[in-house]
Amino acid sequence: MGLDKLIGVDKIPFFPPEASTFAREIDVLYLVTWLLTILFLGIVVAMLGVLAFIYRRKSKADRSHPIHTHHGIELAWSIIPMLLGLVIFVWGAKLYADAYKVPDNAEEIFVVGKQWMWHIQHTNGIRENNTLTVPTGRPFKLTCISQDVIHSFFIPAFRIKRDVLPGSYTSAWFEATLPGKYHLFCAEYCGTEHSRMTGTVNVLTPEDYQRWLDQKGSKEEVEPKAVRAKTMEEEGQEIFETVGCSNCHTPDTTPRAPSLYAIYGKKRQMQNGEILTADRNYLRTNILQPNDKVTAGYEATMPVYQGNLTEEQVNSLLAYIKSLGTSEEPKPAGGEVKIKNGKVVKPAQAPKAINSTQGGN
Ligand SMILES: [Cu+2]
Repeated sequence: MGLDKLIGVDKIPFFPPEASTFAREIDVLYLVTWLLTILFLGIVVAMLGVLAFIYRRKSKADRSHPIHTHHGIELAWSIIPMLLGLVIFVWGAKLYADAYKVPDNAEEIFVVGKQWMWHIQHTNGIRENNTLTVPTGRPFKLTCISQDVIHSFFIPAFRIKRDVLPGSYTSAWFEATLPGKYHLFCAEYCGTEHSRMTGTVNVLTPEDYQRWLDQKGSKEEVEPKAVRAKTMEEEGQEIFETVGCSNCHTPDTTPRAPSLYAIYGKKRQMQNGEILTADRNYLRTNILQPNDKVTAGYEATMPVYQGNLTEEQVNSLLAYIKSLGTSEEPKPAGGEVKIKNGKVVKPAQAPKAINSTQGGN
């Protein structure tokens, strides 16, 4: 039951539906803040009215002993609101931390904002436009980036809103609780058609979601049809080979350029001595603008890919690069890379790491 029903205003769309795990808690905090505001406004207005009436001009009220200082009252009106303010602060900070700390088991979904639409990439290859389909009962992480200007990904029913920036990844997470169709908005003015940059979040039961994934859905709520091409990792591998990454960035081409096998999450030293972590933002920047930060020991010879790869392609490429190993698991999927007499020994088999539909990056 929504809070609106609880306080008897369910006929007025006072709150959006509560369709995610933290929606209720955020509503309760909002309601408490709102009630406290009304309470203090009421106290101030009532005191104002009563005192204005008692001490109105020509009243016979006793004015012989005006109070200049009353420590009790002054301490009360300082300490009580301060404590209430601190409670709201701690409570709000906890909810904020919960809403932005992505759980480790969250599955990843990629969001690309562009003037004026939302493009969604699922790791298994399904793509959606202005629609996000998810099941109930599972946490999802949204990794967002914009192709042009600042947008903001806003799902009121989930109580999540996250700025989507050009040139840098942001993330948010949610776990849907209530099947249904909900609004998806852009909450940052992003140009002429901003108000039409809207969409639908389809929350399905786990069974309907599986049917949707398998493309067997004939039920109305399983529409719209998803488009499944390759998984993101498969698409990424194709890009890795076709745009030329594989010419220089495999374990047997390290004299030319650093290997991208098992690079994800590793610390890297740059020419200027700076140590950077090879996370999503680092890898994306170094694919698109490789000559800004060059790895120590290498020359700035890589071509610039800015303008040649879309954000969706970069997402897939990063999914593939991530599948080649992480810092916790430094072995490339196809075999161990060994260094013998200063030279990298090629793995026994051609490294290939496409064995799952989930995982992403
Ligand atoms: Cu927008």
